[in-house]
Amino acid sequence: MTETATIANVLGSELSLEELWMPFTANRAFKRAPRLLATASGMYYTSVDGRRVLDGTAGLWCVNAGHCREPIVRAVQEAAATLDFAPGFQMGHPYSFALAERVAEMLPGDLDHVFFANSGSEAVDSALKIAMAYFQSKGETQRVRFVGRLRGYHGVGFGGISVGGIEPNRRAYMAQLLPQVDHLPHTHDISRNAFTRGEPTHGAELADDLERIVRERGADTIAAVIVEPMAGSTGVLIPPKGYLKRLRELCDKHGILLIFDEVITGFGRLGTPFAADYFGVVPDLMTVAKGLTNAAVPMGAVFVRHAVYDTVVNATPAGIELFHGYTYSGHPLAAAAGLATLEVYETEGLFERAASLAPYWENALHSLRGLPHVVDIRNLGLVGGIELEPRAGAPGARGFEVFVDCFNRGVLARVTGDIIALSPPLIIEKAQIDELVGTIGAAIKAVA
Ligand code: PXG
Repeated sequence: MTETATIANVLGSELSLEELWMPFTANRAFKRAPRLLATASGMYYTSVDGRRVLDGTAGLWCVNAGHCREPIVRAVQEAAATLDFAPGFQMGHPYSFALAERVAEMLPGDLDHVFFANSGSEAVDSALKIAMAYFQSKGETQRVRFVGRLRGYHGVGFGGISVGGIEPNRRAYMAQLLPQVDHLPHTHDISRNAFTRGEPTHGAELADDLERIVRERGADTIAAVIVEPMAGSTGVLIPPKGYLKRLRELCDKHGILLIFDEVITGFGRLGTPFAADYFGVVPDLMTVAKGLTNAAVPMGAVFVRHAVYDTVVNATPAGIELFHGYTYSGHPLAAAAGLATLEVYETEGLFERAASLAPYWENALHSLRGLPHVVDIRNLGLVGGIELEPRAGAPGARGFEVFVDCFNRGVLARVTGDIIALSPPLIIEKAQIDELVGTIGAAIKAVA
């Protein structure tokens, strides 16, 4: 029996696509022409019609160790058969403590405490609440404002959308977003930085806009600045040289907490454990998800500096210190997946592997320069962005057609508007980089 036949049996021969309301998807168009994945292994998916699809996006930036890795599968199976669930409020279990201890060893600076959530969105909401709790504990109760950045993505909770800077995501909910939020300008500037390899030269000064916000609002009203060190979802926006250091200095100057949202950059994507390591800038709080468990079981987390944890916990004489948590915070299956994932990253040296492949990756991507409509190519670690000129009157159409054409040719890419975003599993081989980039080039030419 072929793999395809097996999955057809599981799903039944008459699969209805109607009932499922798909997330961030053009439901009607998808259901007319569906793209269904049935199985996954290593660098490849298999579609329900039995075609092999090279994964150029690590799922959605999350399967950093490659698909269905045996040690992770086994760890999840064992946990499912050992401790399916245990309450996490006023109770505990070894898996979550073990993962917190293990992951804390990897963290830069004095980040050393871990709060578990189940997704990046939950991690972001948790981090914003922890920032508020910190200043309440210090008696600076007026410090409640948040500063995000245009073209930032921090998930879809009301907190995350409020600090995020993606217009369509905000529009429908605008009337009920968090009221005390400001945004820094984004750092994407093709006019000055097109086709830069690695960090762009121009734009560090854009961090200084925080001074404007401080002047307008008063530093003593601002709790935290939240940014993605490298913005992923809005099209691979790589921070200008010196930008993040400048932001750190300004936050320190004004007593503002700096939150790095490392949901995408965490766990080796840039060839270091975290973007904080890559850029040599340590935030006060860090949000992660995705690569924490290799996406085998959903999990998110907030990493917290020692002093932040101590301040909040010590400010409460007795009883519960932080009124926040999820039924599934530190779920045994997720924690088991996380432990096994970190073990795979370490034993296989996957972060170092990403770093050593990065120059090859960079050259391969930049070989697409000169193809029709390619207006920028950018890269960092094992991330790539290829920006296409939008078709007149139809923004996003060209990008989407390239995405569909790639899928039909056996490559999974990701598009956001007219930007192709690439982030393969860190186990990718050079020949697979060639296949990925070659297929994207062919699709760009074919779509025109
Ligand atoms: N922060 C960042 C920086 C993210 O990239 C989230 C928070 C939210 O995580 P959850 O787990 O709640 O989805 C994200 C999610 C894409 C894409 O194609 C990116 C994300 C999710 C789905 C698609 O770029 N990032």
